Amino acid sequence: MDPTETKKRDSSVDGRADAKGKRKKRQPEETHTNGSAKEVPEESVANGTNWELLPNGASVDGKDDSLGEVCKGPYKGIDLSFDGLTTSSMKWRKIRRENLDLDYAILFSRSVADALFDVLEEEVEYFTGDLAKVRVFGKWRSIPRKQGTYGDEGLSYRYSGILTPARPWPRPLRAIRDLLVRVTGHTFNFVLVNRYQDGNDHMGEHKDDEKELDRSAPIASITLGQPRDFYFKHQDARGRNKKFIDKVNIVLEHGSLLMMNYPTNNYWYHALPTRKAVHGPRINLTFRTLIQK
Ligand SMILES: O=C(O)CCC(=O)C(=O)O
Repeated sequence: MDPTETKKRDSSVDGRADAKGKRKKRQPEETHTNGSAKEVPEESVANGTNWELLPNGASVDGKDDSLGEVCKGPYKGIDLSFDGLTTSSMKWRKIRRENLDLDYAILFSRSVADALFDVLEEEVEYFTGDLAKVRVFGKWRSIPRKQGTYGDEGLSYRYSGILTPARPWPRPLRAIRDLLVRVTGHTFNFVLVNRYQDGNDHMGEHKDDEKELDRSAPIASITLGQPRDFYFKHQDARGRNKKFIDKVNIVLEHGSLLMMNYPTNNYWYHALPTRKAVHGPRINLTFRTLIQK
């Protein structure tokens, strides 16, 4: 990576309305780091273009099965069985580029997403102290968001110089994990929870390339709360000899699921840039598969 890199040109269309329906103005972004990669300022807004829409009801893997029951009985007012949620009720959008393979859909209705947001606000414990810091160019800095990790017993995840142990699954996170297994046909044994207080909180350009990760497995990313712009940038579009390769911009909506499928993460960086016009909180859950030792 090239530490001199500061700004990128982007061909994306500006002027999309934000969550409150206001037109957005481009904002300068901060430079920051997550994961093993340097982060650079982001100047574009998501345009949500270039989606290939699957027919209503088609699932990513072509199956159209009912998701059935995951967990019996209501929990804090939420039916964690997610009864009635079927792959056929989801409208998948596919985005394909060279070595980029994404699938996006609204997974939860607004009311379910609202309820899940509230219960996670109560139950997720975020790291404090040294576990809430990352190493950026040799210096320890506070993470510009909150993070927590949950997963199967004995798992831990190392990134940016910190080792985060997986806490045992709280019931809502386990239920969402089980639902994802049914929706996507993939298994997940770990989740990284990121909480963004508002548009100042962010995550810089990085690849999820930690050695604990099964790099051939997809990462399933769920958004609850404020919609946020998210983008992918090809690794060859960075650095001194960068090529011009269009970024892929997405708005991650409340209740949405983004599948980052193999080999996306081996070639494309992703980031959640700051957005001054975003005033509310957002929780992001990235379900992953860690290699068990
Ligand atoms: O909050 C998000 O959507 C970004 C999450 C992310 O990039 C990550 O967990 O690696």
